[in-house]
Parts: sequence; structure tokens; C-alpha cells
Amino acid sequence: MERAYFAGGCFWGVEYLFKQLDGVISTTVGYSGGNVDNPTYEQVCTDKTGHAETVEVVFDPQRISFRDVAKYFFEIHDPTEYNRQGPDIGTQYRSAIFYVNDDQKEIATELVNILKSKGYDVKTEIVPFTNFWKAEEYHQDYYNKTGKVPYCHFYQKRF
Ligand code: MHO
Repeated sequence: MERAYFAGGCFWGVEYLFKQLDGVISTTVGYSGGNVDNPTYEQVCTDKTGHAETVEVVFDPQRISFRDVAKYFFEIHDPTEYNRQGPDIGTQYRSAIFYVNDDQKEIATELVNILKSKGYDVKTEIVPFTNFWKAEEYHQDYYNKTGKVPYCHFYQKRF
């Protein structure tokens, strides 16, 4: 199994859509890229801890490649938004890929360049993974638990 970490706005919607992708085994929502250990949602919401709402995606590389997982990421959020996603504003809603190895870094960078060549002014940060703090239980699987539907994430073809 391979792991990948994506931030693309409110993690409820990003997780909901990743769960629908064939080859994805499990997902967890949490916080990456910040400077406070084991932060709470309230702390992250202050926009002062440096974390981004992030989804840990575990997938089976024999069924789907990192390239296709990452392509999908760019198609389920708007990578041209800077420090926001839809109605949610703040650095915790930034677009980022926290790569865990050089292959992921290269592929993510290549995909950003493809999107740029298509005219998208991509703001996604491609940065090394440092840590991932699992979010509170009520944020896990939020839409499936509540029966609500995402308010700002949907699939849109970009490649
Ligand atoms: N706009 C949403 C953000 C939730 S998300 C987990 C809210 O205020 O509840 O950041």
C-alpha cells in the first residue's frame, strides 16, 4: 500500500470524493504542515498553527498509480485558489501535496506544470511531508456519518 497526503480546502469534501476513487483503500482526515503537535480543530481554525486540513489517502498501487490519484486531487478541488477554497478562507484551506518520496514530488510537479501549460494559475504547494495529526473523530467520514453533501467540492475534469 502507498500513502499520499493532500490538502485542498475543507477536509470533509476532499475525503468524501477520495473515498469514491477505485483503488483507494482508506482515508483519514487530519492536519499537516504546521508547527504545533497534535493540534485541535479549534486551534487549526485560528489560522495560526500553520496546518492545512489534510487527507491521508492509502491506495493500492497495483490498482491505481500515484499519478492518477494526484490527477484526481487536482480535479476535485480548485488548485488556482490561494489560501482558500470556496467559502473557506485561511492558510488551513490552502492547496498542497505533502510528498513522501521523490517519485511523488516529481509526478506532482509534472502535473502542476501540465495544468500551468493549460492556463491554470496553480497555487498548489508541493512540499515534503513532515507530519500528520489525525483530526477529531467527528470529522472522520463526516458526510457519510451526517448524510450531508459537500458544499464546495465536486469532480471537474482538468486533464
Ligand atoms: N465552512 C465549514 C468548514 C468546515 S471544515 C472541516 C464550517 O465552518 O463548518 O473546515
